[in-house]
Amino acid sequence: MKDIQEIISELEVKGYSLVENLISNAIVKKVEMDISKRLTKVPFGDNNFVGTKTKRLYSLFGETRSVDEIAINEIILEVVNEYCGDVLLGASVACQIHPGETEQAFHFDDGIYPLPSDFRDVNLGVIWALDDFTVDNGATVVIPNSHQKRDIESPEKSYDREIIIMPKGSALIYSGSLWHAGGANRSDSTRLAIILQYVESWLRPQDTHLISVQVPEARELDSRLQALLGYSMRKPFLGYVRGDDPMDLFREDK
Ligand SMILES: O=C(O)CCC(=O)C(=O)O
Repeated sequence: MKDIQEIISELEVKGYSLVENLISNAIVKKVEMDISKRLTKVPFGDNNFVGTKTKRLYSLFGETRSVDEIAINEIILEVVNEYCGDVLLGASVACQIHPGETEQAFHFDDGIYPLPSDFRDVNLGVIWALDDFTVDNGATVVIPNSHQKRDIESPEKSYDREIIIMPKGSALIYSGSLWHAGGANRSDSTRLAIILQYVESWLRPQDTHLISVQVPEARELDSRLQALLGYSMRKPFLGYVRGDDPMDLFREDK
């Protein structure tokens, strides 16, 4: 097993580090069974970025307790704290790529924040393989050394790419500015991953209004105040709940 310094050094040099077999098959099986069952009730994505042959289960910690253990995996937390300092969980999503899915557009996770192009990484992502990732079943594709190059266009056209082949139970840890994409699934089975992002903890309002003014009370408020308290999204990706605009919470029951 790689040690923490080796992982950090790979993150700094090439933007990602693969840690194979980080969790046991028993944990993989438990999480895989739980998430796969939930995904049977989830529709496919409705645009090319999330994938029209891909299913996603968002806001995992509001859905299930099966992922808790991997979110606080000791090695991952040590790496994340060393690389980013104090963090919060950013996105938490299960991503099941089905046969026939095409390659996703290359992107980097820090792209959701309007940061200067040379700003340090503020996110560290972890893609946990719950199936073996193979060349043709939708394994994540990365552009090595493409981190902290936020302003390059279409890096996949000018840089080498690498398909991350890994056995289930492994974790791909990657910099928030690393260009990557979900792969094309040319196999006849699905590929399941849990993606957890850890974000520097200063990226939040000073006051946690969503706890001091919870949904039943917020429901009665002016919609402009609901939005200011955080029941709102900065489109396209910041602030969703279960993948949707939190304002839908109020629209549905009005
Ligand atoms: O599923 C993957 O391999 C990566 C997906 C991804 O990067 C995303 O949806 O933002």
